Amino acid sequence: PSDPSERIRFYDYHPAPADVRAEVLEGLSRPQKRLPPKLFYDRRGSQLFDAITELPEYYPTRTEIGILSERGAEIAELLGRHKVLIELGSGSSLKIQTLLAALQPQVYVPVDISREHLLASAQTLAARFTWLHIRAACADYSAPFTLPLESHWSNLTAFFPGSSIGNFDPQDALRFLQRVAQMLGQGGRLLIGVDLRKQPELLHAAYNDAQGVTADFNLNLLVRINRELDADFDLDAFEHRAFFNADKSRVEMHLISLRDQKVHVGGQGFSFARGESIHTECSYKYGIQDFHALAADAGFRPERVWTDSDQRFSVHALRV
Ligand code: AVI
Repeated sequence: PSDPSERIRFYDYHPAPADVRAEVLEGLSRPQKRLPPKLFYDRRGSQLFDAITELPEYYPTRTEIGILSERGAEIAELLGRHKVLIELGSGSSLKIQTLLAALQPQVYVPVDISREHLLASAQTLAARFTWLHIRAACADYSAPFTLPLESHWSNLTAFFPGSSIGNFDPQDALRFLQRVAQMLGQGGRLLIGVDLRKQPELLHAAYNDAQGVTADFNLNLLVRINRELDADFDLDAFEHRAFFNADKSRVEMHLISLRDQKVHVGGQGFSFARGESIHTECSYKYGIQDFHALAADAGFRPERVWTDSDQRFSVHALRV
């Protein structure tokens, strides 16, 4: 049908909303205080993240898009005329548009926790790609769920861009990849974007941009907690810090308390010493061999990898 909305089916798996209060109180009660990075992405946080992807220092997004558009034909040749393209955590429509144009699948299955984003992007894509059928799944892809697929569909391809895998701890990354392998089944493929390990100076710049957008993104966590949990974080009494931890091969983001202080959150008090930090994010950086080893542990066979000419970012094709 030419009517875009007739080519869209919506499947709601009712993902459990995050228990923000419980997660925040638990995280702030630890000896090394921490907050879950998924809390970054409220409305303002999502806008700030979009702004980050356009910063001159933040190379990952534009480098990945460059690889996908320059290598689109090669990627399509390797993947073949697959029927079904699944996207885990859809949202960045730019990347998927490049891939849909190159692969021309019959069915696109975006999976996202946000109903709003899912429906808006399904409408846009159905209008632009007049041959495309969309089965949009509202689900939390970090927890087990069943995709809205027909049992006779085979050779599934999933797409997981943006180096989102880098925000999982290695154990969680392994478990996640194992679940994706199981979900895809024999012969299935995963196309995954992974930020590469590189000189600390470049990483430092990417997470400490001159305009301070990343700092605002980090501090917005406290704005959100003040609003949602009736907390009294003084935004002038915390500062953004990000650095590359070479031992763990990850960029860490923290919020540093600038003085001794007590903060109230959801009816509980938390003391901060001057210089004490709240750890808010890890962003793991993988060498190609390291990532191949992780993928193999999860049950994938590394099939092909594409990088940019400066070796900043990698896009892997993995096969079950
Ligand atoms: C979403 N994720 C892959 C980003 C990253 O680079 O780890 C989030 C981000 N944090 C700071 N800047 C961007």
